[in-house]
Amino acid sequence: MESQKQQDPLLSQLQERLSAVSYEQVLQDPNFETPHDAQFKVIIIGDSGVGKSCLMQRLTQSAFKSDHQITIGVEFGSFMLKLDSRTIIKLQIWDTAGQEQFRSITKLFYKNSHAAVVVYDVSKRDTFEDVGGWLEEIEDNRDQENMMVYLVGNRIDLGDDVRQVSYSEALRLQKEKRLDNLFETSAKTGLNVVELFVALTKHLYLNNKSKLDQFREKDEDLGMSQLQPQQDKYESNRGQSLMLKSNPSRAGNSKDKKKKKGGCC
Ligand SMILES: Nc1nc2c(ncn2[C@@H]2O[C@H](COP(=O)(O)OP(=O)(O)OP(=O)(O)O)[C@@H](O)[C@H]2O)c(=O)[nH]1
Ligand SMILES: [Mg+2]
Repeated sequence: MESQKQQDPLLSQLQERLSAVSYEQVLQDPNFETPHDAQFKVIIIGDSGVGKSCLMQRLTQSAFKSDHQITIGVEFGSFMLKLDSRTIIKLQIWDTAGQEQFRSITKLFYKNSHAAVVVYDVSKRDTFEDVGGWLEEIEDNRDQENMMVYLVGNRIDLGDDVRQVSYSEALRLQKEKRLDNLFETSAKTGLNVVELFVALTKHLYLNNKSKLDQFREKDEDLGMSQLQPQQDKYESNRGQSLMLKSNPSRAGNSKDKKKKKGGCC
């Protein structure tokens, strides 16, 4: 099975755009309490057993479990990227159950999601064939107009002998369905896992940057100094497409004090 990566011009262009957004570091957020400036909700979907929970575990704990502990309903995780001293972007990630019996629960989590990561297993053709069904599920349940979709082929550590879905085939699907990006990953070795979520964070940031800038301008013009209560981490983002949060850790200078108040644009 051919796995040779073709250079796709559009994906290469996107890669260049994303590379232009530099970042200082990935931040750990074990208690989901680290202050941040903007938050995006991301949902991980795909057939049972493709490695959704392992991808999340690799991302948030740098670990891998070899047994399949079926996700019941949903599990929550977070990922934070510090772009610069005034911009920390957080992904609120919902790892959903792939099993059909939990579909009525997982459907609820598309609400307010800014992005979906649709995972298939490169060594199981049926999981790739089911991607179309997952995309329909997104269409039926999303409420954000510009919800982004990343296609992810996991388990590439298994090698070409067992591969049943080539990269070029996945690329065709990504183009045909106009999906925002395509990655091949291994939750087992960690290959491309952080890269995938860094790219997604930067992409969400770029697509919403003008709103973030507008919010900051308004904030400074109004000179607001009241700290609004932080939204609960599980609270929905009130139907807004971008959730901006206060950042109490950076109350040092007057400019930052103004930024403390948080709120939504
Ligand atoms: N070789 C290999 N195995 C993987 C990889 N990712 C996951 N697995 C294995 O695949 C199985 C299923 O992984 P999970 O992450 O639990 O699958 P899931 O998609 O969350 O499944 P549900 O929760 O039922 O929807 C486990 O036995 C993992 O060890 C990978 O990148 N490479
Ligand atoms: Mg799972």
